[in-house]
Parts: sequence; structure tokens; C-alpha cells
Amino acid sequence: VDESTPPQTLNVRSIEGIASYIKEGRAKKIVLMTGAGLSTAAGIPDFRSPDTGIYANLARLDLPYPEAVFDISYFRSNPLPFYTLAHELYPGQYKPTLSHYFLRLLSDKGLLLKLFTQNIDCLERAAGVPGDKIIEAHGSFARQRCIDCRTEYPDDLMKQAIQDREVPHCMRTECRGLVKPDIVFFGEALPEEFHHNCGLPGHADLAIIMGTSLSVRPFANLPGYCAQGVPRLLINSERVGGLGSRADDVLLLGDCDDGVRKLASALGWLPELEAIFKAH
Ligand code: CNA
Repeated sequence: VDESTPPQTLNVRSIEGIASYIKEGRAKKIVLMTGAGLSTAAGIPDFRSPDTGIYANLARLDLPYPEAVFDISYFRSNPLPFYTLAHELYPGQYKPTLSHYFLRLLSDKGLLLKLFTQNIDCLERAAGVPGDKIIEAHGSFARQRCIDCRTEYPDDLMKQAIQDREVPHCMRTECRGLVKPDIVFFGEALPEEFHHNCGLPGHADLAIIMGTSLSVRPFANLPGYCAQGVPRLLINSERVGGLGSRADDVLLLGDCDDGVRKLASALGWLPELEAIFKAH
């Protein structure tokens, strides 16, 4: 479908079209899908951006291949690169971006059906999106456990280990397995709650996809579950995941915060958004 194909649902296929669709009250069950690009403005590098992405900067960790840092079998043999990176990514040192507060605003206005995030930085929660609205598809740093006997490991000891760049081991002396945060590594299953909720995009009346390369499955399949005729808005620095292929897809290519500013402005919400952002 090229850009000139007339939309089925939107009045016009543009950011203004999306804004009037929301203002007319036709979007009451919005599904959000987010990734690392949402948090780069907070100072957290993403995976795949050339030069600034984590993969481009892993040389110093001496990995056989970049993804090894998040690979469960590599972790078993050498957990140190992950703990080096965890030291940099650990939540608490970063603040939510304007885009995170926009997600919160959608939730405050009662328009959010569910937020699916691939991020492990917990910034959606920090911005005030309620926990029961968030599906952390790739887990988070909120809890940690032994990879062998699954025994949970205390938060305070974990925090200390990450600060000291040390690899924590299971508290059970008969086990002493490696401890890992509940972040989903390559080779591991996604959390149950992802599988329970992954049909929700099929019930949404609008999808907004932000800051993701949509290159990790099954997360990358989510936009495809939206019904035909349901508008899908992509706010990202590049076109990804075949978005733009349906007549009601709108692409806002560029920086997330800039895109969000444009959308909030078209909605008449910009002063409110900036006020929440500045208050934190
Ligand atoms: P990715 O593959 O690195 O893709 C990021 C996407 O965002 C790319 O398409 C970029 O072009 C785009 N992008 C980067 N910065 C901006 C910006 N400011 N404005 C607009 N677009 C931007 O990351 P994905 O999330 O798609 O990959 C999935 C992985 C990354 C998940 O498993 C995450 O756990 C993992 N990750 C998370 C974090 C975090 O929690 N903040 C950081 C790094 C990696």
C-alpha cells in the first residue's frame, strides 16, 4: 500500500488524522508497543543504533558475538560481561523521558488497554503507568533468582553485587548456581503474562509503536495481531516491521520525543504533557 492509498478508518492518513481519531473518542483501547529507542533520550543506549548502541560498544567485553551478552548458554560459561553491562543499565540512575510521560498521560485519560514493553529499565513504571497496565515482555531487574534451582535472591544483595560488578551465586550452599535477574535472555521463554495477553492487540482500536527495531520475536509479531482497519502509528527513527503496509498505518519517522510532541500538540495536550514532565 503506498502513501496515496485512501485510509479506511482515519479521515486522513497523517498525525492529524490520528489526533482527530483520538479526539473524536474513537480510540478508547490503545495498545502501546515500546523498545529501547524510547529510553535513549534518558541516556540508556539501545541495542542496534550504529555507533551508540550497546552492540557497537561491546568490543571491550571481548565477546564471541554481541548477542552473547544476553545468551543463556554463554552466561553459564561466562557471566561477567553481563554483570559489567548490568552495572551500567541498572535502574535507579535514569529518569523517564517526555515519551514515557506521554504513555502515562494516555493511561491517566483512561485510553490505555495495555503497554507491551521490551525494555528492562522500568521507566514506564517510574513515569507512573500502573503496573497492571504493563507487560514486561522481556522481564526486568525487579527480581532475580538462581538459574539452576530457581531460588530467589535478595534485592539488597543483588544491588550490592551489581554495584561492585561481582557475580552473585545462589545462597543455598549445596547449589551455588549463578544468579541472574529475571530478564529474558536469548534461549529463554517469555513470561507467562506475555503469552496470556498477546492476543490483546486484536481488541485494540489504535496501536502506537515506539522506539523499537521490531527485530526480536515473538514481540515483533504484536503489531500484526491488530485487526485490519485499526490504525497503527509508528514513531521511530527508521521504518520497521513492515509498518506502513496497511492503509491506516501512519509513520512518524524521527526522534521519539519530537514525534510525541507533534502528536500531543495535534491533540491539544502539549501544555499538560510538559507540565507533568517538568514536575518530575
Ligand atoms: P533495538 O533493536 O536497539 O532498536 C531500537 C530502535 O529504536 C531502532 O529502530 C532505533 O533506530 C530506534 N531509536 C533509537 N533511539 C531513538 C530515538 N531517540 N527516537 C526514535 N527512535 C529511536 O531495541 P529493541 O527494543 O527493538 O530490541 C529489543 C531488545 C532491546 C529488548 O530485549 C530489550 O530488553 C533490549 N534493550 C533494552 C534497553 C532498555 O531497557 N532501555 C536498552 C537496551 C536494550
